[in-house]
Amino acid sequence: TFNVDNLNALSDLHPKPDTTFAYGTAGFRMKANLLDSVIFRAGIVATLRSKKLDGKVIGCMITASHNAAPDNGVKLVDPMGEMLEGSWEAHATTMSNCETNEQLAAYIHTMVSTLNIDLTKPARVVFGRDTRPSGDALVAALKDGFKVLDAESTDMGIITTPQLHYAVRCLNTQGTPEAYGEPTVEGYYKKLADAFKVLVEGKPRSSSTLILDCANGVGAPKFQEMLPFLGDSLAVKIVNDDIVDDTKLNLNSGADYVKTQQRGPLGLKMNSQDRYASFDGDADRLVYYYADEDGTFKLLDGDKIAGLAAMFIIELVKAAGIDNVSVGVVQTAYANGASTQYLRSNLNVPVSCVPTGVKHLHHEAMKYDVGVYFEANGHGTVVFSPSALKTIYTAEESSPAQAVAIRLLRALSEVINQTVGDAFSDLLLVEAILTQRQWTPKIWDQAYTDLPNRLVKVVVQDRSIFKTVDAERKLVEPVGLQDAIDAIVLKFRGGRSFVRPSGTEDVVRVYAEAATRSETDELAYRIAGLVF
Ligand code: NG1
Ligand code: ZN
Repeated sequence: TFNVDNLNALSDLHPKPDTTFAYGTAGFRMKANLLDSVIFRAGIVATLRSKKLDGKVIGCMITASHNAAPDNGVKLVDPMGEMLEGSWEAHATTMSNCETNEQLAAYIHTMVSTLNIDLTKPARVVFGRDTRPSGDALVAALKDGFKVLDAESTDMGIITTPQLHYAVRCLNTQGTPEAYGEPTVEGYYKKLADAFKVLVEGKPRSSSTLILDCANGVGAPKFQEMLPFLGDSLAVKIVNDDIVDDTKLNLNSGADYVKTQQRGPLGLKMNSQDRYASFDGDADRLVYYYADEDGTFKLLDGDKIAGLAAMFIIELVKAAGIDNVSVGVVQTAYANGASTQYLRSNLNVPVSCVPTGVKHLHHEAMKYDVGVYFEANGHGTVVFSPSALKTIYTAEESSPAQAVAIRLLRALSEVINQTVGDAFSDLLLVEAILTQRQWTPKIWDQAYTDLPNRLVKVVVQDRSIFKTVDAERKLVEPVGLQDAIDAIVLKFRGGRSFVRPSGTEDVVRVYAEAATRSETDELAYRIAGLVF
């Protein structure tokens, strides 16, 4: 089934530019005009992965998330909707860097023999893309990649990243006891909306308006498409929904802008009556925010969402009388220190810290019966173990209060996209909790007060010399730098700071926290000075 002439003919249509590629924490991501050969070859990797896994469906998502419009990228999705396994990221990297058709053919042969891939097995792939103008041409390259080893492919068109992850899991679990849902966007809307209606049933709706900034990305048409399924259970006003003028994507709006600038989208007039939320360009990140009475901007980021979700789930587990179900929260070093303190001391919930990248968070969260994980930037979800689901679905109530808690837990496990962080699903989760509690964002915000924090980028000659340990909280190389950092941090009240190389940009990131805004800025400035 592997015809080298066929490979050569197709590969000639997608020549490799003079660039070195790497499949990083966010897949391949760069300027779209460099991606043609990479995406063609990602199609081959997806095909091989499917054949290796006995024809299980593999997903390919063409997106560059919160990056600017001229960028694009591709991520592969494993059968249960999770990120591609680590060892295959390395294969994708190697394949993307083959210089000639001969090298490419040789590497395919190497993979087939070293990984024992049976080429006579079927390959099935499903793919989608965001609204970027480069998407169409890149889809064509991907399809050529599928032709190399005859993968059977399904095009889901323009969809959000989490919708693709959802579809992959549905397709691979259809007809099994783990069936996840209908493998269509309608199936996705119906599953989330039905669960949400159960979660808010009988509770008065908030009189304030939810204003939803879609970063002029795919979240806009897709959330609009979900609204009829939600009926009158949720009132939303969508803003930043221009996907026609492609220069507007993620521009001065969206979750990344709001989180990093610590302000609302440009041009959005905020009032203290309403609540606000922002998606990123592929709708897998979510942040909330509001304006205080005096007009101060208040951010409710991924840490705040994790705290809200953990609080609600812990109380439901207790109320349902299934205390044997363990709940844990997973964060990265970027989590605000006040959030970690709140989780540990107020909620008494175990908190683990892992390196940056949702793959690490997801993996760690699966160690708990119910694992809540969020990056501070708003990317996260909740995962339920099979045994937790079994307990939740077989629990028997001995009081009306217990019955309510069990019903809510079941609906929560349905409204949450357990495959990956999903802005739609996370928004419904937050709205459900606020409605259940009849809370305003301000009440939610009162759980704890964020420590002032600062994140700065430092451009260095060679970021690969920075080596970290302890979930990226300590540097072991360059030797001596950590001691110098520690000596400075000691001088600041409530000071915390760490330095790590970015996995997605050619910079080193410095994070600092301290008791006051000015001390935080000074700490960040002094640490950055050490790195530079
Ligand atoms: P890097 O560039 O490795 O810091 C960034 C984000 C991560 C994650 C990835 C993938 C920060 C500080 N880092 O990683 O949280 O989202 O991009 O998109 O926000
Ligand atoms: Zn994203």
